[in-house]
Amino acid sequence: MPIIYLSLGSNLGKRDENLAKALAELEKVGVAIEKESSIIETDPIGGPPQGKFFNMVLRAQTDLSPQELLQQIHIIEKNLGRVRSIKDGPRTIDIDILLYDDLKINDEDLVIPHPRMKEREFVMNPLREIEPERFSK
Ligand code: PH2
Ligand code: MG
Ligand code: MG
Repeated sequence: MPIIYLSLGSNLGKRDENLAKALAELEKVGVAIEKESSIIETDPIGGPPQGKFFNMVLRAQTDLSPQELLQQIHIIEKNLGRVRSIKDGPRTIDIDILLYDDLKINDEDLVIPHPRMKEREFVMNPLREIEPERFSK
């Protein structure tokens, strides 16, 4: 099965509950989580002034295709109360696909590897925690 890495963030509502619910919903749609990072609190990068985030990453296996995975993620984000208004504004949950096996995808709505992952400490630090060999500096 393909191995994927996802990044999760929340800075609205009960942030720890939002992350926990997202993990449970991902499992339900066929994302078999293998490793979870710790949850870290991070200052918001970009966007309007907003509260601090809880961020984490996970490694999982899935038989969903990249586009199927993206669709399921959008459904989960919507069910968890995500409203898309301001770009990079506060959100109950954001789930981003970082890597999908060794695939490179450049669709209009989906770019993998995630184009900004390497410049984001809130992504790279948790990745290093769960996969020090692969993602160390
Ligand atoms: N997500 C963003 C923009 N800025 N900053 C932090 N700390 N954590 C995030 O998850 C985050 C962000 C866009 O998705
Ligand atoms: Mg994001
Ligand atoms: Mg996103």
